Amino acid sequence: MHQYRSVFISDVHLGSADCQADYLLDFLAHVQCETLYLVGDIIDLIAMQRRIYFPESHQQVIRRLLAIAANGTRVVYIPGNHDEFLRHFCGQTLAGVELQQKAVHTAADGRRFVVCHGDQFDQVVRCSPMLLLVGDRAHGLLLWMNRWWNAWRKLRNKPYWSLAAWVKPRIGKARAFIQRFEMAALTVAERGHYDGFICGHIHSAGFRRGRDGLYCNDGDWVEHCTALVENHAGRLEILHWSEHPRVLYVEPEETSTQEPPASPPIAPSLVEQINTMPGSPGPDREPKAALD
Ligand SMILES: [Mn+2]
Repeated sequence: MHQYRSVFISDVHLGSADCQADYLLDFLAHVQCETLYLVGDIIDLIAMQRRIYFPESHQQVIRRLLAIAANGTRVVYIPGNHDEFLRHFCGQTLAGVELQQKAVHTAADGRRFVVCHGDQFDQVVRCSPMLLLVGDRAHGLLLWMNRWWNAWRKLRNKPYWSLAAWVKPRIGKARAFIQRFEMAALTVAERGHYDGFICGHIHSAGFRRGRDGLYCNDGDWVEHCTALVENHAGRLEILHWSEHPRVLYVEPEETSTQEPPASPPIAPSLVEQINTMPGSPGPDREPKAALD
C-alpha cells in the first residue's frame, strides 16, 4: 500500500468507452491518502447524452470512491466541463463527498495551491483534442512510421516524402497550446497570490515552474492513467499507473535559470472569476507582494 498525504485525479470520463476504469480501480486499491481531490470530468455526462454506457467497472469506481469517503479520507469533488451538472451542488456534501467550485490546497510545507478543473482557460486558449493527441505521444511512432513509409516508397521508386515534416508543425502547435495553458494557469495563481495551480482538463500530465509558482497537471485516465500525489513532506510527484506503476515526473527544483515563456493575455475578469469562486478553505495568510 502506498501512503500519501493527498492525491489528485481528474478526467476519468466514467460513462465513456475510453475510460480506463480497471487501472483506476487498481490504483485506488493500492493508494491511501488523507485527502483525495477529484479534479473534474470524473463522470462524462456529455458522452452519456450521446449513448447510455455505464459498465460494471465504472459502477465499481463510483462505489470505491464512496467507500473511500466513508472510511475517513476527505474526498473533494471539483466538477469540470463534462460533469458540469454537478456544479449546481457545489458547497454541499453528498454521500460524504464535498462538492466545490475550486479548492485551496495547503501542502505539508505550507504552500497554497488553487485546485480547479481548468476549463476556465478555454476562453483564453483553445486547441482541438486531436492535435493534443498527436502532440503528446506520437513523436516516436511518427518517426518510426516515417522510416517504413519511405522504405516502401523507395521500393516503388517514389521520392522521399516526409511524413514527419507534415505532422511536426502540428505537434508544434499542440506543444504551444499546452504551454499557453500552463502559463495562463500560472498567471492566475500568481495574481491570486497562490504558490501554484493544480488542474486537469487537457489530458497532459506535467509540471511547470513559473517565475513565482508551480503548475501541476494530474493528467487523465483515458489515455495516460496518471495521478498527482503529495507525500508527507509536501513534495509532489506524478505517477503513471499501469501493470508497472512508476513515478513519471517529480516536482522541478526551484532553481530554474530559464525565463518562463510569455503568458497569453489574461483578462482581469478571469483572475477575478477563479479567485472569487467559493472554495474551501479560503485564503488564510497575508498575500505576497502584488505582481505588476
Ligand atoms: Mn475537461
